[in-house]
Amino acid sequence: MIVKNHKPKKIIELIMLLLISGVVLCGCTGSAGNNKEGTDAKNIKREKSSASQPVTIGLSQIGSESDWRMASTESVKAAFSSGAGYNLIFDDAQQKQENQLKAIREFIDQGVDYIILDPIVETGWDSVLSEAKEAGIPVIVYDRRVDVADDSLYACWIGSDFYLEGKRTCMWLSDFFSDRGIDHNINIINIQGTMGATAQIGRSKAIEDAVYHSRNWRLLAQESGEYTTAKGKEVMKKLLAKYGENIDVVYVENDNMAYGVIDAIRESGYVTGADIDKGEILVVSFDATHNGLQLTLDGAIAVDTECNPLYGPRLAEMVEMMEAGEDIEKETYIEEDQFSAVGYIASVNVEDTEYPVTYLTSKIIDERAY
Ligand code: GYE
Repeated sequence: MIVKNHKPKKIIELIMLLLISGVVLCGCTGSAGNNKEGTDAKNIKREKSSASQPVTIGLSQIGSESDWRMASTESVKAAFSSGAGYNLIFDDAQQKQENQLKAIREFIDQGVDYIILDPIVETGWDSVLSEAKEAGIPVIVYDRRVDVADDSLYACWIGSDFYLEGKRTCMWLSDFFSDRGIDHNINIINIQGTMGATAQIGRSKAIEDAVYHSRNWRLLAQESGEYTTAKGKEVMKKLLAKYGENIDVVYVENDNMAYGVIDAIRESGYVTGADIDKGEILVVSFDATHNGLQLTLDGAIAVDTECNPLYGPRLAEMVEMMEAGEDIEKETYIEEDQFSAVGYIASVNVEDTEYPVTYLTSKIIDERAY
């Protein structure tokens, strides 16, 4: 196990052994590969995998606030099964960063081989990740990002381009309004995710930028619904009471909050839909979960921009590559789709790249994995 790796004597013995056998050391690109701890960790890994012991993974999950999160948990649990040669220690932090910090420290004490982290917010990870580095344990970050002063504190990151997701959504709205010849002021409410989470930062920034650069879009309010249906509904009820029929668009930063927002709109006597000139409230959302897409097919969500939660196989592949001493990218973005059943917008253009918009059918929903 990697923890045994702290002892300088063992490290020297091991390095000697590997040098003698002529093994070329290489590792996670731009990661801890250039520092002593990172390299030591790799030496040990090679030896361990050859002994075909299970690889121990300590995985710190944020919680279970949304359908997206639950699909993500299922995916990582399936990929790191004992049948696949893993010993997964899974920790659910119940939406608290302090629980994630505690879990990581426990993983270090337990001497896991890899720590995998989906960080609830971006900041506050420097100390704990330094401790993992000192213990020679590679940290793989996924979905949301960590904002640390020294990026050798984590081996690599894989996740979505949340700002791009937001830009695609805003561009879809802008194309949709042009197609319909809608030129008057557009009043927007932004229901945000957990403040400080990468997904929130990127998606909020996209709508803020779009409003800033637009002639007639107005942001009436921005408030966090914490990614949950209940909070999304509560916040939307309050905003409906305040802004009522002035609201044209609700830009909601995930599907679960969209379920709550749609309930709130209906319970307050308003109608969801794309016909804003007939007083309908147009809702846009992110994730493209099963229920989110069903609401999109029904027209309650005008466009749902995908955020793929199925990280299990991708993370397992990264671990396998690291086990084999192969180079992996420091940062990997995953590709995502966008779905709508209103209008006939086939693609949106963001910074000179054309992104397709999938016209949603029930067949597409049925065939999806989550
Ligand atoms: O959009 C939301 C979840 O970090 C991308 O977190 C993830 C977000 C996702 O709870 O549903």
